[in-house]
Amino acid sequence: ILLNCAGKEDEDYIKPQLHVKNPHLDSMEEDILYHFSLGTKTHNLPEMFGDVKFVCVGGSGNRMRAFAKFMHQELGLPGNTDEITDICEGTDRYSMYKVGPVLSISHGMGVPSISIMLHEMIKLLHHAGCHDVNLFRLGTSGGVGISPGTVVITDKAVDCFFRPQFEQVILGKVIIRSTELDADLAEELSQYASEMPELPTVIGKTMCTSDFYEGQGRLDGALCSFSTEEKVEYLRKAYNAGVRNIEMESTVFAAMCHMCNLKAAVVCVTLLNRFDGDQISTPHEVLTEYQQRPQNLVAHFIKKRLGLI
Ligand code: R2B
Ligand code: URA
Repeated sequence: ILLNCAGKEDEDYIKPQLHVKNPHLDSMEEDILYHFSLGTKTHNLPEMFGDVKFVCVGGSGNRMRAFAKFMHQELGLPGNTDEITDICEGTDRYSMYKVGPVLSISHGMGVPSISIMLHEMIKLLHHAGCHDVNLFRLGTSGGVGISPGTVVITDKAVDCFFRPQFEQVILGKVIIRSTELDADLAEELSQYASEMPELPTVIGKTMCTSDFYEGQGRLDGALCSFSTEEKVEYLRKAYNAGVRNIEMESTVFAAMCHMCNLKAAVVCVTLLNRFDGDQISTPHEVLTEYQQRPQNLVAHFIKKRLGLI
């Protein structure tokens, strides 16, 4: 008897299969995951990663190492957390840590950076024969009309026109992909969040932009071609369209996971309310505590799934 996605016993349950959508992959003798410094000939990927069930990604390498150490404690795994080493130490592009069934990977800032990481991470899961994997992006973001420190669970990732789609230029043509996320996963996360009073959470749309400054309507970049009123009008429009936070990776994360049949969720804490300003002036200790919040929620989720709580 297998456990289904909800962790229940189910005889008829069919494991969700990861679909890499590339017919060329099978005919390749070797696949070098260049930015991870891993490969199918140099590493035994099924042995190293075959048991992965949860992949958590976030911008910074240090934050993802901290998350791995935190998960090590939360899962009550044996050994010292100082022994958790970067699997991608052969490259300084991304960092990767594995603790039990949890893989914690950094993706850098912005769509191109996370997209490269996702191609290689999804192929890694494929080569390792993983199935039934849940993916989470644990991030930071700017809040739209909500208090700093609020965690936003994304129901739809939208582009800067508030459309639930991701545009990729392929061979000179614009290809549009859906940014649908797993509704059950978001609902389950929201349910757990409601049991955690120290974790203010909302479900809302997340807008993904390709710039932190002008692209997010900031007045404090090196360039700014619009007025304060125009900024506020844009944020107001975003709010009315259901946008509750702004970050820089969610659309491609959602689109690639959706295409590959991976259940995915985006959980980002807001560092400021963009109606109140643009600069992130919150003290470091407060920001550190905020950044722990998505981690706490996802750790709770993982422990529930593993039957530890
Ligand atoms: C959130 O924070 C970063 C910009 O400061 C970016 O990676 C994002 O999505
Ligand atoms: N990350 C973003 O992309 N925007 C913010 O305002 C804060 C963090």
